[in-house]
Amino acid sequence: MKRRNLLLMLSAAALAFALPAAAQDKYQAEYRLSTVVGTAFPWGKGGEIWANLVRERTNGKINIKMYPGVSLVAGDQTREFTAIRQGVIDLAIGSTINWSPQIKELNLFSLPFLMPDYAAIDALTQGEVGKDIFRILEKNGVVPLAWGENGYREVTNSKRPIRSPADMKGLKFRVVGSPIFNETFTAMGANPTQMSWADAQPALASGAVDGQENPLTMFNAAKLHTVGQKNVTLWGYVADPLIFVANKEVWESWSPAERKIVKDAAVEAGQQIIQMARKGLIAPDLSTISDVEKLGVNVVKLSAGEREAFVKTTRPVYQKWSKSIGPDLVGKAEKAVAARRKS
Ligand code: X2X
Repeated sequence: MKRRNLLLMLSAAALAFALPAAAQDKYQAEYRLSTVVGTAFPWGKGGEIWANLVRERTNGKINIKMYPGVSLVAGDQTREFTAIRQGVIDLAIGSTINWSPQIKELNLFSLPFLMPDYAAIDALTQGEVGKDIFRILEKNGVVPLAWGENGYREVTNSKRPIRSPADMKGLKFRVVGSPIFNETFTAMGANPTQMSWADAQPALASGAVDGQENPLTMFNAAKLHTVGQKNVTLWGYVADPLIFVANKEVWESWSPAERKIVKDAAVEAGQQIIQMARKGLIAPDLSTISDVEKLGVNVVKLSAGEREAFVKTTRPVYQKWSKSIGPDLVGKAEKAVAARRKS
């Protein structure tokens, strides 16, 4: 054997001996948790709750640090899912919308008017459909842990009150990162432009776009009335759940007891996010809506008939996207919604 080969073999053996020692030091100095928004929002608050619970219960061994603003992917929320898979992100609480470019089934929650009320969201996320979605995420290489909620995405704009699809005509809207939103807004005669949340606020401020859609908790915390958003219509067309996930390798580096701590804490934090996201939006407590009105914003509440006009206009988009999401999954979701316990 040549001397060079012998040296190579020896150094390979040395490496093999060295590895178990390195593996013992299994904890990273920090585990990077990605979210779109920070602690002023239920979403970011939930991230903080999760991190604190895990730090306490693992005596500081699993040290989660939150990176809001999807800063680990330079603010491009549509790249978050890929970055989790690749290990650039260790943990995330992500919106189904932002991961739907990679996981087409997540567009389910963006089908216009699939979920008429909170009981319908729960029927999906807490039932068989939720399990199916988790299995799909697992197949795509991440470890799903718990559900949270961003909320019902209400349409806002600077120009006029919206009561009918005709009122949408010609208005420029910032939409989120799945093409289903472009198609939904186009079906209503509006001009949608896809952009990140980071770009949305300056675009609203400069008047480059007239409107956007987001939950009222986002509207309030981001003070969207200060960027010209004087009209809100409560149309409840889609709601985006949040999903807590872990990168697979990171997950597997933890003991079963540690995994249980991380998962249980995710479930607790998720329940708290859902509570915060719904606060003041369910009768008799409608304080979040009156808070928006107190800002001088005109809040339009649609009658059943007015809402139906939006349902009709967007129906072709619903039908087209049902095919790409998967007719079986959509059918299952429709059945679960129809069978929900109405509160
Ligand atoms: O970009 C948005 O509108 C936001 C913050 O709601 C999401 O990340 C889906």
